[in-house]
Amino acid sequence: MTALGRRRVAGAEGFEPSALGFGDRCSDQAELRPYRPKPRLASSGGSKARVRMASEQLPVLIVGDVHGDLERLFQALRLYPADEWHTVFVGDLVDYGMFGVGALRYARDRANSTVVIGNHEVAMLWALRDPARVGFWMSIGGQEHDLAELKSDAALQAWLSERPALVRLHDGTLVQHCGHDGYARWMAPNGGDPIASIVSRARDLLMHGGEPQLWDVLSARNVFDQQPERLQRWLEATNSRRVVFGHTPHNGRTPAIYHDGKAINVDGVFSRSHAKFRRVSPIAASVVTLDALS
Ligand SMILES: [Mn+2]
Repeated sequence: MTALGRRRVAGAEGFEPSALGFGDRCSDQAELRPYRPKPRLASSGGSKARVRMASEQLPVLIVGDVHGDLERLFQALRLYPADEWHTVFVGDLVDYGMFGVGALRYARDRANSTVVIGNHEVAMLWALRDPARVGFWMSIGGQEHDLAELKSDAALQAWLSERPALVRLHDGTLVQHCGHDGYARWMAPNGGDPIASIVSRARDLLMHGGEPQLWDVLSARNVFDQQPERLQRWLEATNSRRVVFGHTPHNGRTPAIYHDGKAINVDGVFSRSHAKFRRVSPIAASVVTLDALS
């Protein structure tokens, strides 16, 4: 038997790929090239002439807490091609549903996407670093097989640890996981960019064993719906015009809008595995364009 023959899959004897014109799809080829889809645009001279728009020039799509419901995420995003939208995830892609790591990988690999960190990502990373935390994490919906996936994927761990705690979009909208101002403790005391200092401090905690403090801040309950003065102070402190967050289910059919649109909750219990999921949890309660909120 030749070396080539030994590599053949059982049952494929006699199959001659080159004869069928499948040449470069065959793993017998010495050099493998990554698959690249052909550009869909017929006009403007093909892919080279096509100018890729920077994320910040694209209209924004906000996605609330996904919680492992990858199937529903695909359904929700079908109307929003990745190359036409800047997709901003408010965090909590993992737990409850079976495909938390799948949702993370999808959000990471989707073009023009931004993911902010949620308390469930923090709990998962904490469980990854400290086995004593696994029980707690599973008690809030953590899926063991997801932890095994994350454990075996160093690149995904690194990516997840670098996610920002919040982002401010081009139009002055702040996006963060929680509807409260607990992030303020990470603001540099002597001026500087408030957003940059919060992101930098939270990232530092995430990368260097600071999960207890991150958990304290990110697991606290939302307050902006009830406390307009506190909301106003937070918007001023972060030079933002409004804040979009998830974290606590709002129970409406569309995002909950408070205080003349200055605070918006997009946690519409998207995941069918969430304990609070019910028939009044349409996709539109969690997935919304920024324009629709203006
Ligand atoms: Mn959540």
